[in-house]
Formats: sequence, structure tokens, C-alpha cells
Amino acid sequence: ANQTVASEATADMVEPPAPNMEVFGLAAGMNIALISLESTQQFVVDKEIDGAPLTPFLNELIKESFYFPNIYDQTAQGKSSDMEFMLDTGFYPLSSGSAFVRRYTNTYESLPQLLENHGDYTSAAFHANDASFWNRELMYEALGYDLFFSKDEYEVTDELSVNYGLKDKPFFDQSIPLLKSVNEPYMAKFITLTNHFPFLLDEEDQLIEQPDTGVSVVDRYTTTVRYQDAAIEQFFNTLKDEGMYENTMFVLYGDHYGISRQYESGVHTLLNQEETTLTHIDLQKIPLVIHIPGQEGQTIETEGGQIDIHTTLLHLLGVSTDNNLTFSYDLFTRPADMPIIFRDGHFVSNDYVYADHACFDRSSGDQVSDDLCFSDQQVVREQLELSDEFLLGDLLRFID
Ligand code: GP9
Repeated sequence: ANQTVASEATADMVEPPAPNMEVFGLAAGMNIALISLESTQQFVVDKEIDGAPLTPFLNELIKESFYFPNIYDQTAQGKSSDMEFMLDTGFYPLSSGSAFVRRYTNTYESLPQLLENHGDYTSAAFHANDASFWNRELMYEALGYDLFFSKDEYEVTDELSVNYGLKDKPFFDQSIPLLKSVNEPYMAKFITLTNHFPFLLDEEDQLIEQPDTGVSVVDRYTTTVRYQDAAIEQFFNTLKDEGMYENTMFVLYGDHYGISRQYESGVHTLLNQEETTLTHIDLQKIPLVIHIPGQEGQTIETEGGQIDIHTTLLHLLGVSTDNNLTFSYDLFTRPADMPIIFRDGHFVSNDYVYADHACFDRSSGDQVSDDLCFSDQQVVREQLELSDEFLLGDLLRFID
């Protein structure tokens, strides 16, 4: 019976567009460095505080990268683990709890598994927190990671730590010898930690003057974002010195919002904008930067969600997704009429935003009749229900 449910659900999935052959396979066979930027929102990119940029390194890197400035945070209660889940599986997170904790015995068709089958890739995760945090240790097994370098593999002293744990600079430094031990080609996922609420930072690591927004959480956030940027710059420089840069595709992405709605007025002050439902939704954007050394920079304004990174990467690596079961669209060809779906049923579509239990016209900014959001809402409901059906029934185990 479950097999039938799986086939019926499969038939309900929307046929994806063909990949863009100009970029398909552009990074085939290359190593992959996924860099998860803790709590990093899009608004920090190119933002200056009294003439000092918050992300000077990222700003330069973007000029030589595929840069996607319109990608929305789609995580739910599973926060960082939800981002990992979407990236690895192309499925939506669960509406409550974390799939990493609740569904770690499921069968998945994940990036590590697909890349192992396609190009004999080794997959490794690097994160200097406890292996059990978000149940990573067990979930990584289900997702097919070959290696997980967690807190035990790092030197984590008080001096090298702040807030949740090891600071990003020593984290990247100590990751280099570990990375050297991984067989090529590899997919290496680095999960940063310093830019985490409540955004604490030692004096010596503060590289900019805090603004005065009236919300201290936001003021501190600017300094941890700036520190994270410097840590990534240092990582890139070391990889270049070590000859580990040229043959690597780098994928940098914000894992979820950093400033919750409770503190958002500080961001509105920083950006000199009004606090409305639409500005709130706009703040849910996270940066996505795909850097392939030697490739010309290009800004791709297409709107999408974090879930779409999964298929985008597979296509850049030259892996066909024709037979994959996924809710992820390639951002190079994402259909404009497919809404970007948030786990709570809110969405952003071409013309409308549904949020705060109301429908908004994006061009006027006005609240409009719910009827205008109805057809998009149907799609949103179907997609989330299908994703849940697969996860809660562990249906991928029935698919060859
Ligand atoms: C914990 C880190 C942060 O290991 O990934 O998780 P978060 O609290 O952001 O979900």
C-alpha cells in the first residue's frame, strides 16, 4: 500500500524545466566547499556602517561569482538543521520539530549519496560543536556523509571560544589539516558558529564600531557579521596558499535569519525603512554566492528559496535530476509562477505575498482580497502536504 502511495505522490509532483546547458556541468568533478553562514541575512551584504562595510570580503567575492540576492529563508523550528536538510535532500522541513531529530532513520536521496554515485565523491561535515547537537551524528549517517569532524576533532579552549563555541577563525584554521585528509573529489560542508544569537564577541575581534540603532542585539550582530566575513577571507587565503582553491566550487549561504521579528526594528532603523509585513518578508532573504574560480561574476535576480540550492548545485556539477524526487528547482531555470513557500503556509509569488494571515499585492504594497492569493495557496498546500507525506511515511524507501 505504501508503494502505491509513493507512486501516486510521485505522479503529483510538478515536472521541472530542463536545465540551462550554459551552466550545466560547469563545475563537474570539482571539489565542493559549502560554507554555512550562521544567521546571515541578505541585508548585510554591501551594507556600510559609517563608511565601514560589514562584509568587505563577500562584497568582492560576489563580483567574481554567481550571486543570488533574492533567496528566502525557508527554515522552521529546526533552524540550522532545517537548512542542512533542505540543501541535502531538496525536501521541505517539518512544520514542527526538526527532521534531523524526528526522521533520522528515513531513507533519503541526498547530495552525499547522489555525488558518491555520480562522481565517487567523499562527503565530510565540519562543525566544532557537539556531534549530537541537532542530532547531526545520526542524521549524517542517514544522509550518507562519510566523515563528520565535530568538537572532539578541534582544539576548543576558552581563549579560542565565544558564545556557542569555537570562534570562526580558529575553526577554519583547524579545519585545513582535517580537509587535507579527505579523499578528492570531496564535498566539504563547513558550519560556522560565531554569528549566533546573542552575538557576543571579544573586544580584540571587533573590527567595526557598533551602530546605535537602539536595539543592542542588532548593534552586536553587525560586529559578529563583520568578524565572520574576516574569518572567511582568511580561509580563502589559506586555501589559495595551500593550492586548495583552484579546483573547488565554493557555495556560501545564510542558514537562517539572525534577527528575529522581536528585534527587527533595529534593522529597519539601520536600513532607514518602515516596518511593514512586506519589509519583514524582504528581510527573510539570505545571501547565496556560488564561486567557481575563473568564472565571470553574474548577479541572478531570480527569486527562490533555500530548498532550491540542492538542484542548482547538482546541475552545476553536471548531475541530471530527471529521475530525482525533490521539491527543489534549479535557480538558473526556476519557473517564475512557482511560489516560494514558507513552512507556515506563507509564501511569496510573482504578484503576491501571503503573510501575517493576509494577502498583499507586491507592486502596490497594499493588502488585497484573500481571493487573489487563493490559487498560489493551493499550490503551497499541495507541495507542503506532498513533502510531509514522503517524510512522515518514509516513502523514499519504496522508490528504486
Ligand atoms: C549549532 C549551530 C547553531 O551547532 O548549528 O544552530 P541554530 O541554533 O542556529 O539552529
